[in-house]
Order: sequence, then structure tokens, then C-alpha cells
Amino acid sequence: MTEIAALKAGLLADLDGADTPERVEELRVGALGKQGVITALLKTLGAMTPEERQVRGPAIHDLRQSLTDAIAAKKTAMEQAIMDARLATEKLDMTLPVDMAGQGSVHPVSQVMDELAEIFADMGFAVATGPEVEDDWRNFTALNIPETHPARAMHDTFYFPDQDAEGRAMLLRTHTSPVQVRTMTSQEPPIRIIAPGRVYRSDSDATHTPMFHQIEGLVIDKGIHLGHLKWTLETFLKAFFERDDIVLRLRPSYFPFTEPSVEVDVGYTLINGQRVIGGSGDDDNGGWLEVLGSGMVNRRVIEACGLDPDEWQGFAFGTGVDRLAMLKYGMNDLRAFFDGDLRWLRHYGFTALDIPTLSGGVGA
Ligand code: 2U9
Repeated sequence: MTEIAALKAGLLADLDGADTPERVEELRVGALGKQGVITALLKTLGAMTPEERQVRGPAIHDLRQSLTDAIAAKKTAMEQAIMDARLATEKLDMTLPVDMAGQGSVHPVSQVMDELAEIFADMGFAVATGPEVEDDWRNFTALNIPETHPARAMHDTFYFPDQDAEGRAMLLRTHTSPVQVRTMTSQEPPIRIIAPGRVYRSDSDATHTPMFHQIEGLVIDKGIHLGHLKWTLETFLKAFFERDDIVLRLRPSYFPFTEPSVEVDVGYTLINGQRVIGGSGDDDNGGWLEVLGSGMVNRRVIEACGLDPDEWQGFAFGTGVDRLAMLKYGMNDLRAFFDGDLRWLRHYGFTALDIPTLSGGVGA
């Protein structure tokens, strides 16, 4: 055996016996490093005669290549062995319960908004949205709210100091009605929409916050009458409160945008001193709670939005989402909704997995 063949056999045997990545590295440095034995052999090539180099050169290069390949193979095998060992000890049990710690919760307002969108979607209503910064034509004028109407007074409405490009006063919308105006002026009827969202009024006490949430609905079609309105609101309230014994009381009222206008009360029953929605409010242990405002869309509004009121009729309704949430889920202080107190959110919040379904609503 030549000297080089013996060296190769010795180095490969050492490598074979190496059992840690550190030992492999040590062997690599010893053979191929700056002071390594193979490096030293390669350096001798320069001083050889051409004939000698022709004989020894290929053997030395083969030695370097063989050891380089063997080291790479050994490293790969070792990494694989380490990975196999880890996989064997770090098995995941997919059947274990999930750790829910640190999960957030869904705010009651978001939960109720989702419930409402789902209930109305089942009745064929689309969700419409619009900007919270509006102009006074869409927020007031188009809705038959004249300049002198109290809702326009500065103490109710947050105005911006500047007008828009068309010279209209800009404001924070005081209701979601401008969304319906936008829909009527940009889409052909029939229209069936709900408009949920934030609204702003300069008001703050135990039952009013400067920002609150509304949902309004609008239907525009041919031959629409008060019966359609009553059926829609009754079906909605039965689904929302998850009871079949919902009794409505419609009271004549006044809104500039509807004519006739009706306020809608729902009957409650006193059970252990608690108001529980359901039953007739005229029963001995009952009473009425106002839950919605509504009416047939005023023909002046239909006209202002560019439609012929002799051809198209409709009904509209509106209510406060925060109030609906309080009634359904038993909260009594509106201001707590917007305090961001984690204890309140943990108590009243919903888990993100509680997906609202109508099947949990109407039939129950
Ligand atoms: C268009 C036509 C008609 C929306 C309506 C009400 C009645 C109503 C209030 C209830 C309590 C809002 O949250 S609240 O203060 N809303 O009583 N809203 S009818 O009528 C419209 C809207 C837009 C084009």
C-alpha cells in the first residue's frame, strides 16, 4: 500500500469512528485545514519534477476529494440522526385540548352587528356602508330635515370648520341615513339594504355617548305598504330575541323622513323582578319597551333622491345597536361599552368561535 493510500484509509477510518459534529470538524481541520496533512501534501506538488507530479498528483487530489466527500456525507448523516432523535421525542399530540389562554373576545356591539347582518341577510337585505364624515345635504336636506330642524342645531351635530368643494357644510353623520341616500342616488330600485355603523351626536350622559352604533334598514320597491314593514320588523325581532312570543305595539310618531311614522314597542314580562322580552306588554305583569323607529319613506325623500314617488314606495327603520345589545345581553351602563375595561370585555365579550347562526335564532 502506498503512503497516500495508507493515509486515506487511516483518515476515513477515523471519520467513521467520529460520533459528534465537533469530532468531525476536528478531523477536517487536521486534514484539510491550513496546517492539515492533506494541505501539506498539496504544497509538496510545486517542488516535484513533472514526472513525479504526474504519478503522485492524481493520488493526492483523489485523497482530498474523497475526504471532502466523506466529511459532507458524515455531516448529513449526523444531522439526519439528530433530527430523527428530535422527532422521536417531540411528538405532537393533536388530540390534546387547545390552550385558549391569551385569546381576545368579541365586543358585544360587534357580536350584535354580526347577528343583525345575518338575520337580515336571510330576508334578502344587503349590507351597505358609507363614510362617517358626510355633507349636510345627504345627512339632513335629502331626508326632509329643513335648516330650522332642531337636529341641525350646533349642540347636536359635530360640524367641521370647512365646507366641501361644492360648498356643502361637512359634519360627522348623526345617523346612518346618508348611506341610504347614497344607495338611492346611485342604484336602481328595488333596494333592500341595512346600514350598520357608527354615528355621532354631541351628547354625553348615563344613556348617551357622543359616538354610538345604529342600524337602519331601507326597502324601496313597487306597492310596498305598512304590512311589509310590520312583518319584517316582527320577523327580525323574533329572530334577534330568539323567541316566538314577541308582541309588537306600533305607536304613531313623527320623523321628517317617514310618513306615516311609527315607533315600535316590544312587550316584556316581569319574571322575578327582571324584564324578560316576550309576551304582551298589556298583561298584568308586563310592560312595553321602545325598540325601533320606522315608517313609510316620505315621498319628499324619494323625490329628493331622484325617484318618482308615484312609481316607487318604501319603508325604513332605525334602532341603536348598543341598546339592542344591552337589552339582549343584560348590560345596564352604556358608557362601559366604550371604556375598554378588560374585566368588562372578558365578562361580556363573546369567543370568536361563537359564530352566530339563524338556526340558533328563529326556531328557538
Ligand atoms: C332614508 C329614508 C328613510 C330611517 C329611520 C328611524 C325611523 C328612527 C332612530 C331610532 C333610535 C335612530 O338610534 S336612533 O336614535 N331612527 O327612528 N330611522 S326611520 O329612515 C330613513 C333613512 C333613510 C333615505
